[in-house]
Amino acid sequence: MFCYQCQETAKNTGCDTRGVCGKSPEVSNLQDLLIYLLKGVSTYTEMIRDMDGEVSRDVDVFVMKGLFSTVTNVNFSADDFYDWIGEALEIREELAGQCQELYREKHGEEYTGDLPEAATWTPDSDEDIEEKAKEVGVLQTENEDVRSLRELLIYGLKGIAAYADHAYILGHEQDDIYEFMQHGLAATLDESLSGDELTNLVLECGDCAVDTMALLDEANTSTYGHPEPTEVDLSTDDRPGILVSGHDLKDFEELLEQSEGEGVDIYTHGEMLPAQAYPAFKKYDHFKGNYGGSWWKQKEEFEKFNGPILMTTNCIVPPKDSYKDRIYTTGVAGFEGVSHIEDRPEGGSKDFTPVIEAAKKTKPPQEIESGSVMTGFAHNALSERADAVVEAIQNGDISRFVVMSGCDGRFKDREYFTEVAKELPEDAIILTSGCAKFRYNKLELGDIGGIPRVLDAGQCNDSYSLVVVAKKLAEAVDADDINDLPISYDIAWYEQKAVAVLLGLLAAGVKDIKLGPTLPAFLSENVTSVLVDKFGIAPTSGVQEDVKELMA
Ligand code: FSO
Ligand code: SF4
Repeated sequence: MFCYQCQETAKNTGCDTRGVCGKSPEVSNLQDLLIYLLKGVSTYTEMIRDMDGEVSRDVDVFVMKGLFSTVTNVNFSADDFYDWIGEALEIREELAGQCQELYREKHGEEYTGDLPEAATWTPDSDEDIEEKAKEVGVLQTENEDVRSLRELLIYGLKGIAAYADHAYILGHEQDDIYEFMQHGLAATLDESLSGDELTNLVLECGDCAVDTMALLDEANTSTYGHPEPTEVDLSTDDRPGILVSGHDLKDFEELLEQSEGEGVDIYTHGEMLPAQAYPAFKKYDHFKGNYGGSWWKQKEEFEKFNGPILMTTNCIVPPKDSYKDRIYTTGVAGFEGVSHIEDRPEGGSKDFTPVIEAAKKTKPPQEIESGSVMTGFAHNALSERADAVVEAIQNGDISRFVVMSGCDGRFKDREYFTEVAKELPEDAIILTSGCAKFRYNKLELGDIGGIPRVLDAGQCNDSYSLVVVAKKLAEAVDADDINDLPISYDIAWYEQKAVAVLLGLLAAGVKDIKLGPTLPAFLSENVTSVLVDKFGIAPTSGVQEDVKELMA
């Protein structure tokens, strides 16, 4: 195995014996093979579209879910990957047939041109799959810079796929997003592409990420209403509870509906915290507060929660035996030996009965915190306060906004973000989204004229809100360029959704982003130089000097 897609990769170089995340070599290789086959599938969908043929929506969805399944901490089950690999082979064969047919119609003969191996390799057995899976990983691309650009593109696409999947589940889709995912995948097999062409694709990936986050924002807000600033309770009640983690709001809604009147309470964990701010969920009395911190603390917290835990997406940490039987995965998430809630039938709902019934037999959660946190400051809530914000900027009460969105992670060097939050002057406001907020959202940082100093826009995908806010602010203060605004960026990254968000910020024209706690291992020296020269990206460094620069 070789995997360097996340920030916690071994020695900031690559995991090559077992993932720091717990991913086994077998699963890592199978994920590589699935991505390889998705590239093969995409080769055909590109050819079909070039010949004005139609690609079925099932194929679009399969490619999207396949990409999503390989995001860090989503799925650790070899069986699931064998299934998806089998499906990918079948889909690829159908597409190959469709391609030949279209070609014959157009040219009156069979297509006999070259095809990449990913479009033709076919296994005879599971052993063939196992062997091939060892060959087709990241290191197959020898040139370090080409590899770096290809992987940067693939990781951006994985993030896009995750967001597009949430939007799809809520019935919101966009053809060009599906097409770009496949275009990008197929492009990584194209040996003729120059470095500049690949770089341009990476930037296009950023545009696509912004479009996808906008689509998801529309999907979420049109279904559940605009998030409202909400004070979220951190304490627990005395009834059994179900803890929901991950990002999928549809799962959350269905579980709330199905558990109403059942004598159990629902709590949010990690990236599900922002669900607390949606008007549609507030009507449920058994919807309680948030339990615990960000994803990496789950071993301790799930143990103490006592009740079932539903993982709707990432971030799963390999569970301890003591609570493994209380974990449920759903959607593309999976873990060997953990119960899985099956997909909803067409037009129907998922059936969360096993989770609800299991909850009834458990003890109430052990309280681990008290007090509250604020969330729900997405773009609509901020727009409603635009006048007050602009006034506070103009009269000098607010000197600067510091965007500290992104991820949290388990390593100690992320205390940097807590320290920065503490060190920022009292007239600075932190804009956040994603699980990075857990490094400072429980600090007493006060407010500026009633505006809290930590404004949480929501999940990582709600980073889109921050782009909207920057654009609106530019209009309000008549700035030509968003880089002329009093906004600085100190971004924490961990997995591939954060890569998509980062590329999205670059596409939106944001310069001088600080990125930490380390720069991605998959950026080669030359690719890093391009990002530094073109966008002024810099690694985070000392707290004091960074605060100085962020406030300059
Ligand atoms: Fe990831 Fe971060 Fe949002 Fe977390 S960006 S790691 S728990 O915020 O999930 O997808
Ligand atoms: Fe390592 Fe991260 Fe890949 Fe897991 S996802 S194997 S921790 S690089």
